[in-house]
Amino acid sequence: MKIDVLTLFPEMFEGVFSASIMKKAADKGKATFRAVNFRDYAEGKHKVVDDYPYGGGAGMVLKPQPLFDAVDDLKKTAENPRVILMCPQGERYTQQKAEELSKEKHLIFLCGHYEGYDERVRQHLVTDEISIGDYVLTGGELGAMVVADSVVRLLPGVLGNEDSAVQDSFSSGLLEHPHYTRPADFRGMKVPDVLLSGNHKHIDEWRREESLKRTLERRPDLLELIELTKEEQQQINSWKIRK
Ligand code: JEW
Repeated sequence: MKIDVLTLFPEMFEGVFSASIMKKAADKGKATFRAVNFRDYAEGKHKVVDDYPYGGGAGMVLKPQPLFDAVDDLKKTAENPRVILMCPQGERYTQQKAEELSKEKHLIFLCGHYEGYDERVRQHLVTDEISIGDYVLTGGELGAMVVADSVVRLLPGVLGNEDSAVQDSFSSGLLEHPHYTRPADFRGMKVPDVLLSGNHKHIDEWRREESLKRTLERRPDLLELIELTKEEQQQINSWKIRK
């Protein structure tokens, strides 16, 4: 997968692209990363990328020309990229969207600053508008890092264990059960006996129950979205009543 980012602050991506799983993906040839300053595509001596809003008002708007020219240029090196606009008005980002994007060959992220983008960028350049949550960032860069990170770890061969990405939280639709490692007793805080029992049927049942409990406690909205057995539904109802 080729991942290009158009930004006025390419240096923000240096650390993220050169550490941990992103670095591993690049080293293994599973992904390439590039952060491009779209100011390089601005016209004129002063390379202006923003301008006053038509109709007046506070703040500046990103001009369409540098972004259109930059995307045109990046498209020369690949066919049919997803052109993703990071913005607070976008579709809320989810694991399902990460899985959808992980099937693409080429992603181009547009990261703005100031008050946002000329509407023609949305209408004629962009294929997807994504928000990473209901809070206001100063620009799209942190969002693009979040989306790129979550997509790259889903690429086949990027994580050591081919199916660990599929097993984890949100793929099951539940929050994860608690995890423990050695020692079995740390400063008097003990690992649950069932995990030391070696009985894998009991361990699986305990983990499923802990996942259900934690999801009911912290994210009851998620329980509406998944299929539960009759027994699990009854168990949940009894926890709700006891509270
Ligand atoms: C986000 C990109 C670019 C995404 C999420 N747009 C806008 C805007 C901004 C401030 C005030 C009003 C509008 C800042 N801004 C961005 C914000 C993405 C840009 C400029 C963003 N939150 N914030 N999920």
